Amino acid sequence: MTDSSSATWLPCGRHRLDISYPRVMGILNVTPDSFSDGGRHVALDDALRHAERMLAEGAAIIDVGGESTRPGAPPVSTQQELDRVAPVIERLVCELDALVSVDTSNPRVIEQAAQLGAGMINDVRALQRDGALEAAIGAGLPVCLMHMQGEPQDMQQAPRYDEPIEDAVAGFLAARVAACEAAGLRRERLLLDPGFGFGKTVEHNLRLLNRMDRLTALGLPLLVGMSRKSMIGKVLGRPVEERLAGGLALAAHAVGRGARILRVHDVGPVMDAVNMSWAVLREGCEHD
Ligand code: 7PJ
Repeated sequence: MTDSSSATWLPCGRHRLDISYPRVMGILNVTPDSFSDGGRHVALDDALRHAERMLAEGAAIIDVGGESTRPGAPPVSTQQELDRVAPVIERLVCELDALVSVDTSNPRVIEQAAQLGAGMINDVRALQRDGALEAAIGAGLPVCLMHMQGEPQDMQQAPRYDEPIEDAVAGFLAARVAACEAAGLRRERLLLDPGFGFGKTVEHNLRLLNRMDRLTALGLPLLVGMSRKSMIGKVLGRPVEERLAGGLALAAHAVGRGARILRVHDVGPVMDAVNMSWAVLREGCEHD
């Protein structure tokens, strides 16, 4: 297993996460309208059971989200978002001792989640909302900065870029890292995410995956989320409930291209794909 001499620890509140090898983040949507699980995990007990299963299957992180960011989704109020995520975070932390990430752009949700014991912030808007950067600094937690062009309401309306997509994404993320560092958020606390599906055509997504070296060159750990997304549906002609095999291929590919955290729905199967891909990269089955 892991040799502590080669471990790369990310301090996540009460937890620390070794990202010297690829880790899996299990998705726990607590929105009534999440597109791929139809809001089945809205009930608190259901959410807990689902998280417990993902942890048993090998998830290192549980990502709790209360704002649907699927294309066209309506905005959510702060109170609504808090009502959805706070009880889940509290129980995941207290009952399962889970490393919880909160998928939010809202400064009040960031603050509250940190107080409840969350260990990571996952912001699809890369801390651009008013007060979000300050809230993240106050939380003292690692932050995943994601690239999105536009807002969920309109981001998939004929997205286009004036330069190669990998340059646009790398430029945006580098600028956000600089803004975070200038505000006092330490670089060691940052992760980057190309934001597959967020204001991108299927061709943009495929090219971004192929050119992930442009992002690894920024020198920060990469998180990717492609699980069940429409890029799989478009390439394979599959509805959302038939995208597992396509997702496994993408997960293996992402590991080969340097991703260190994979945000997914199907933790067990993805663990196998990730560990197999990593074994090829390392020419062995040790993590270190
Ligand atoms: C992502 C996310 C992603 C990060 C969602 C879905 C849509 N956070 N939140 N990266 N996607 N960091 O799960 O299909 O790709 S919500």
